Amino acid sequence: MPQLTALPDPIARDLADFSIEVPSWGYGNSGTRFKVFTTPGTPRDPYEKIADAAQTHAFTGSAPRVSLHYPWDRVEDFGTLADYAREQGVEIGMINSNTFQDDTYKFGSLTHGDKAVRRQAIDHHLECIDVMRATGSKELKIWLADGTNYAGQDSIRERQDRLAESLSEVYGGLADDERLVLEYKFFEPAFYHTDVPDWGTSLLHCLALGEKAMVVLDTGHHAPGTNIEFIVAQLLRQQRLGAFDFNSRNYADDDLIVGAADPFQLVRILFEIVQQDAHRPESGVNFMLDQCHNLESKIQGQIRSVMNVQEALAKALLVDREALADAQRRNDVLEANGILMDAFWTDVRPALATFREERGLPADPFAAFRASGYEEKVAAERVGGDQMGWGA
Ligand code: LRH
Ligand code: MN
Ligand code: MN
Repeated sequence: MPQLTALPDPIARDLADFSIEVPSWGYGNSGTRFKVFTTPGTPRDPYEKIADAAQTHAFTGSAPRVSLHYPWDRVEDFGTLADYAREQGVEIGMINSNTFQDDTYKFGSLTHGDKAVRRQAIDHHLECIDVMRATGSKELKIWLADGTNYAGQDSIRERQDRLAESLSEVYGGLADDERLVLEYKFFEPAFYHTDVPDWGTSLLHCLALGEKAMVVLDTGHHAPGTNIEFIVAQLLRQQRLGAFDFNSRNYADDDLIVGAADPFQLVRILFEIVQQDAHRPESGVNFMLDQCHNLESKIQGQIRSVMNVQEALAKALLVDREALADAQRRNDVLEANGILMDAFWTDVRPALATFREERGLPADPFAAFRASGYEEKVAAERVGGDQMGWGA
């Protein structure tokens, strides 16, 4: 495999400007419905999750924001939490609403047939906007578990109407410099229909709401075989791609480390991104990780994920786009494909090591963190860490 030892200047600049947001819940224990394995030193509260997330940033230099999930992350004073985050060198990112844990939402939240339940769900989202203001966050992220398990269980059409009405009330609560992003998922926990199953449904609701509403693409939320990079290109074309939830999957919503199951898919996605300049901060696309580390060390998993995204981005930026455009004009199918594959097969790790060293970061953030002693220290200090928030 050809090796690249130094990044060309424009690529280094792009990588230096590129950042990834990490999820608070990625630092807590998680598992499957069969078993949640605990890890020594697991954070016991949102403060400890932020302290761990700050390690990811300290070692990679590229993960300066932490998403919160509310009310999994509930504290008395969110302003104090935001101050603590800043002291640790990070900021609070998106605020994720959560209407999937409360018994009230058994049959839906923003889509529920009962007006009182919808009211409670809308109020929860308005409360999330308060949390945004207390933490300095500008983005509300909505993923709904709403849907049905059996044909005929409820009216699909009426649920869409109720959803549109509820969302417009939430949207009305946003200030001019705030926005909401709406995530879709084709199944789970609902197994017959989901109320926001795909990018088209999310986009239609966003278009009806207004310019401050954007689509979130979670890479694990599509049927097997879906061409995700096509969706990326299409949403960017409409200027409605607000955020990514990066992870990888072999089967369903596996939430494995991004770039682990299919590194080539990640490069293909990022190639669509760079072709529309959406990797630049000005694009407003928030690149986030949404992962669960069930077996592996959580901080190590997050650091590895940031490195995987950086490697894939460097490869996407390496594609010789002039030569590609020329081959495309000539309809030289295999030359065009070969140009993309050349970039994919380039080993950019030595160049990224140099890039990091030039910026005062460890050449290998993963190895440096493992050697730092942080995990041993917190394992001794913290007793009784909880799972993602389900125990809260
Ligand atoms: C749903 C989802 C959504 C939630 C997160 C915990 O599957 O991807 O983003 O907030 O998992
Ligand atoms: Mn997600
Ligand atoms: Mn998911």
